[in-house]
Amino acid sequence: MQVTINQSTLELLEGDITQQDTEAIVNAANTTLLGGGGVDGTIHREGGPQILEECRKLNGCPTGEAKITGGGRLKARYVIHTVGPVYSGGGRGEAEKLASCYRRSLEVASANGVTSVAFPSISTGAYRYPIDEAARLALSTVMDYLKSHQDLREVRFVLFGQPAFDAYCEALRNLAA
Ligand code: AR6
Repeated sequence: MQVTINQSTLELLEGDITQQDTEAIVNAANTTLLGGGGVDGTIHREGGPQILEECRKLNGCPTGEAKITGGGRLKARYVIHTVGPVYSGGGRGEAEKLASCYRRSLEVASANGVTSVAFPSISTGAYRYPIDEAARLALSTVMDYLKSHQDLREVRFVLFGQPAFDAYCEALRNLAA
């Protein structure tokens, strides 16, 4: 599923983020930036030790922020590491922090001349953010960004498995309506 916003493409697809050919892919990391399971584990495994070597020099990353490294052996030239909130009921600023992950990742991409970015569904795995709400927030934040910025030509959400893909399609249909 795909929509055009301000001459940029926003696309949803089911797949593995490490296989994407966008200039940058985004990692759902933790505050240490020293690796973990889920997307983070797969990115470090596929990208090789160079990514971790660069991460060690970054002194971690606060929740809602984003930092960039090279992509190692990945097709993507860069990895933008962002740290989503752990969901604990929704009353602890989780929505603001999750929106900030998407916004800051796009700002870091723009600042590095990146024109195409692929995102996973941040916080909806180990960090337990409810997928429907996370999808709505992720898409509306990216759509708002694209409406006011011309430099990013393509933003791709790469959803792992049919249920996540369906949740994002439903959210995009509602937002586009
Ligand atoms: N490509 C795209 N999406 C994926 C992939 C993949 N290869 N693998 C998993 N997902 P998670 P979080 C989906 O747990 O919730 C790590 O240990 C997955 O199905 O990776 O932000 C970090 O180090 C889910 O929908 O990230 C942190 O400690 C989504 O990616 C913690 O997990 C996010 O799941 C971060 O938790």
